[in-house]
Amino acid sequence: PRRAVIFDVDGTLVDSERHGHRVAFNAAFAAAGLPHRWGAEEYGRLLRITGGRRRIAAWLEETGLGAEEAAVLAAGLHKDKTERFRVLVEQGRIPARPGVHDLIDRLAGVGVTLAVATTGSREWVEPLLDGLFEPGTFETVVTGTDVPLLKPDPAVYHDVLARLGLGPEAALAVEDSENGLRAALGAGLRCVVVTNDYTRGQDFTGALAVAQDFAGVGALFDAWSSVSRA
Ligand code: XBP
Ligand code: MG
Repeated sequence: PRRAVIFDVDGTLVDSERHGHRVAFNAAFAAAGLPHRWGAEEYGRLLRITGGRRRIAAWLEETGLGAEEAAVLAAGLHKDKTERFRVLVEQGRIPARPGVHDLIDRLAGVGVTLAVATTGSREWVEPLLDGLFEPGTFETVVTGTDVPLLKPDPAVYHDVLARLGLGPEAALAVEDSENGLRAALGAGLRCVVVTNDYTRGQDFTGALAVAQDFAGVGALFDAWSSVSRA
């Protein structure tokens, strides 16, 4: 039977937040004449809110702006941030996490279908995946641009499963964060969590396994893909 592994992007396939998205957000703030910059630690707290536009709006509201004004300002800032992040992507500045290429090659080598489920925007997700992986590596890619509700809502995973024509029992999700884990579990998927500096210490109750790096889940994926071929 066909089996699939569905990967999150930010924090999972790529180390994109601290030196990528955060830098692009701050550049957009500077270009708009806003004096505040998100520090590495403050950004870690704000990551609990998924989606760049929502993250900016929530922070503007924290600073005392009304919801409507915050939403309008956030939309403009996020548009600029997206373009700036896309440039970083095209400059090759957003690296794959160690072990990602090896895992993907091994899964593809044993016939596992690969897919992507992200909250990020299609404008930068596509060039990122095109730059890091062979054409056709992922059978389907669903982004935050494609779904009405972002993680922890399971919409993006429901969409991926529907496009693959698979039930949740036939797939594994790979995530780095509690929000991502909740989204995967909400769609009925089993989920492997590979943490990073920003997400270590979050609540991963319900995860199939939790490791700090991809080396720590290699054996699990080998076992899972050999069982699925039997
Ligand atoms: C990632 C996100 C994204 C990025 C920014 O969540 O929340 O918003 O931080 O990307 P996940 P955009 O890894 O759970 O998918 O600015 O394009 O939204
Ligand atoms: Mg993530």
